[in-house]
Amino acid sequence: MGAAPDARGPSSGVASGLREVEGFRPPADGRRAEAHPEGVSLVREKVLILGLALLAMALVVTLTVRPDSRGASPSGDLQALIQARQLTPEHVRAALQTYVPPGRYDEFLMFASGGQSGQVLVYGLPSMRLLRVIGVFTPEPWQGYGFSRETAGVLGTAAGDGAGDGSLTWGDTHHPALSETNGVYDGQYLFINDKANARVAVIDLRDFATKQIVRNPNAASNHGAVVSPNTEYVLEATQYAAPFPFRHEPVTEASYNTHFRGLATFWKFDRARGRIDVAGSFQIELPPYWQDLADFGKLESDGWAFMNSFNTERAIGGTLDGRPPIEIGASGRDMDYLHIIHWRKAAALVAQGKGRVVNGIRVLSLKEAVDNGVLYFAPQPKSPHGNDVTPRGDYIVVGGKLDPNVTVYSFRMIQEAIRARAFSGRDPYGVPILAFDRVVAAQVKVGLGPLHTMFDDRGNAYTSLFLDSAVAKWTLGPPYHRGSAAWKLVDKLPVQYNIGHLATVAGDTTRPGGRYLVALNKWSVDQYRNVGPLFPQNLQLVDISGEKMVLLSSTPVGLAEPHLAQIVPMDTVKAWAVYPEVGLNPATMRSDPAALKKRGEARIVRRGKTVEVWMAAMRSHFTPDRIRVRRGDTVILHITNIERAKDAIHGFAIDRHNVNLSLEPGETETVVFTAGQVGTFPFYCTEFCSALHLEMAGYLEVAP
Ligand code: CUK
Ligand code: CUA
Repeated sequence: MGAAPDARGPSSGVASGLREVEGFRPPADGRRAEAHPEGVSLVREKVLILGLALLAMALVVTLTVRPDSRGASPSGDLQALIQARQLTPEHVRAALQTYVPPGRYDEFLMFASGGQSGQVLVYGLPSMRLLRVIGVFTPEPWQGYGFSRETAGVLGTAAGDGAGDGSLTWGDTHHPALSETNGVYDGQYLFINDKANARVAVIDLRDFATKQIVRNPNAASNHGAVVSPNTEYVLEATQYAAPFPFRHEPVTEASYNTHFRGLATFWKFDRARGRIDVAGSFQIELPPYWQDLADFGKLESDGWAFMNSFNTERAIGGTLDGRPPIEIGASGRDMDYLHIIHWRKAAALVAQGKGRVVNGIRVLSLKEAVDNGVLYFAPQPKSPHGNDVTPRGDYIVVGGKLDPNVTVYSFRMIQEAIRARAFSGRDPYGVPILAFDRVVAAQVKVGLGPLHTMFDDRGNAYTSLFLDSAVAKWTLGPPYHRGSAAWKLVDKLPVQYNIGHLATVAGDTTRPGGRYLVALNKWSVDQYRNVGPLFPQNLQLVDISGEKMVLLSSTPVGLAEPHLAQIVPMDTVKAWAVYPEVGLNPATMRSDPAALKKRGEARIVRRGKTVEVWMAAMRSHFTPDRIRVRRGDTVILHITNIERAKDAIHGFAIDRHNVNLSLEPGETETVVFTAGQVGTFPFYCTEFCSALHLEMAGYLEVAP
């Protein structure tokens, strides 16, 4: 590989990381030294030897940095600093590449799933600064998400059986998907799945707020949300097969094979409304394998979708009964099935009234799917996981966790095999299986534990290697690269450690951007000072603009486990700085009939046992600031932040009431509660919005 040992070091899996950490803490950049005390002096020596290189580096810096106001050259200072911090030239270069001075903006936005936190994390690149956390499946107090009538509705309506019992207060977010126009991110919407509860959320990127959560009525869990090239549909695959339609059935082989099913759910997205249209959505019944990641075809393969599966063994566990655990049972066969779905044909069949409506959504049966040429399988090696379509839509790259190769399927070959009916058999449910050698264009040996793949603008693919703890860079075949330059491993970069997904700039679109890659690592082991036994995840930024990948920075995530991320140029997303009009209701993105346009419209009206308050918030008072009700009254508060200044945000909290809102300039929110406790309760603004912010308060009297 010819990698500089300084910059790379040997491949460093978790096991070796653990071994080395005993008695010696390696340098923070993950470089490896010997696991004994001399290791430390070796590093020191190396630093001294690098002195000359540092001098040269400092000289370069001096030439480009203007002398400070006192006219002194900074070179001496800088050099001392570099030495004091024991930085190598690689460190200095990486620091200069990623440093964003105060007041300047990052070039890219990264939307990462927030894993078990049920949120979305928004980072700036290359600084890797966390810019926003978006509450999605979990109440989020700072944003007041889940406390107002509307946001509680977004969260609550999807709980339980959809009856709005509000019992679900978390989600397991895995796969964010930016909306696309012609296969390119358009920066309008973000979708994300909740694996644990089979839900998909819609986030509007005008205000970075969650607008809708739909719960799959027929599935128990899901894996992923991906969008079609024009965001007509959001595809959600089930993860764990469950009785279909959802109910109780015993977990025995006979019952499993008969009653359990997987589903491919195509949620229809109504872009004008910015909402998923459940009535226009449809599902395709699938065999009870564990479907996994899906990707839409594009350009050449537009109209098709591809989906992994594992556990085609249909293992059901039974560890207490002396049966093998699922992990063993599910790894028995050499091949699982790539699902090849002609979704455009399925949509046409559904439009003709084919299928039957199950719990409010039209489902195309397995038989209908097979009979109409909607569903085909192709064998895929050993515990497949990643499933990624190349920028031109011409290949599908599959990573098998237990196979050192990525397997590349050609869409053209798939179509020829379908036309020639080149089947190697059918699965137990009658789905035709395309012959492996008729559809596979290449297998590229990339290393151990290949998972996910993304692409750059130069015909390269980047695959995460979970077991190797590395990123493999390899070349695609024709038309991207030809002859001996095609299908070749060209570089490998160790990461710390056990990478899951990776993301490149627009790396899953028809127009990838190159430049940066982020490795989303599962283990951090020795990368940070441990803060208790729950270790942070580790995001690592990699420069992929050259031949060799270069590690630039590490960012701990002390919040949850991000899985996938999407990286988009900053100016693709056109977010509002203030709501465009005073009185806008973010739930509807329309003018709220209960909004105030000016402070003079504030009032309190009692109707029977209901007290309705129209309140204005502005620096630094609420109008009205005294509310008198009686115990048992229903209190409806409509609060409008009538400010027009950027960042003039007011919070609203009533002591002892679990009432907590964030009102951004122009926003109107409504909160409804029953005055259940007698008392005189202060309410106040929770944002330090002005010098007299503490005075932004009032009283709620609840009389007996
Ligand atoms: S999965 Cu997490 S590393 Cu849910 Cu996308 Cu592969
Ligand atoms: Cu408004 Cu503090």
